[in-house]
Amino acid sequence: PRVAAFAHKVTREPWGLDGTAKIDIRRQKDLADCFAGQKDTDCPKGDPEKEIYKVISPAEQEQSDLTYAITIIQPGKVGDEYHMTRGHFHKRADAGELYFGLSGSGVILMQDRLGSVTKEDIAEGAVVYIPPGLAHRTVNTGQGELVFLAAYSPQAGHDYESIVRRGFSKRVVERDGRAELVDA
Ligand code: PAN
Ligand code: ZN
Repeated sequence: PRVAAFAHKVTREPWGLDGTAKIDIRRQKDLADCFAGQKDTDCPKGDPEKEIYKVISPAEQEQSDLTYAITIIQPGKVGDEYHMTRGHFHKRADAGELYFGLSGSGVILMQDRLGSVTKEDIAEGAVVYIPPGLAHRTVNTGQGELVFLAAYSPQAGHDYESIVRRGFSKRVVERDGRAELVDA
């Protein structure tokens, strides 16, 4: 075969990968342009250093057709908006993705190039397919960490700029103690 097989083990408490893994932490200050609320109600002063999520991926990215990453989104909100990922389109228009829910619960927002949004629930045991051409952002609406594994092509590429420019047209916020999808 052109590329070597690999087999890794996902560990819990804390979530991680055995062997050498790369960990990227996204803090509130890294996502300042994402959340509508500037004030953090979890933390009265607003804590720019607060971890919102982290992404754990294998250190060695093989030149393979498939790879994966594990995302752990901490529970909580910034203002009334639940913790979420930055969100992106794939640069390649033919690159979809599969998400496998490992723990917790939340929603995946998917947005097309015209700004039309649909959503799917994600929770432990869920398998969600994200079709090519849709931007995706994951939101933790649960009480605990939301953890999922994403399987995708390393050639997919991540386009964050389009989201920085236009944002998502829907937000997931807390209203009367419940998660609700509202216009951005
Ligand atoms: C996921 C995401 C991960 C973090 O692995 O990259 O959940 O979200 P952002 O990349 O938007 O910060 C994925 O969709 N990969 O393609
Ligand atoms: Zn993706």
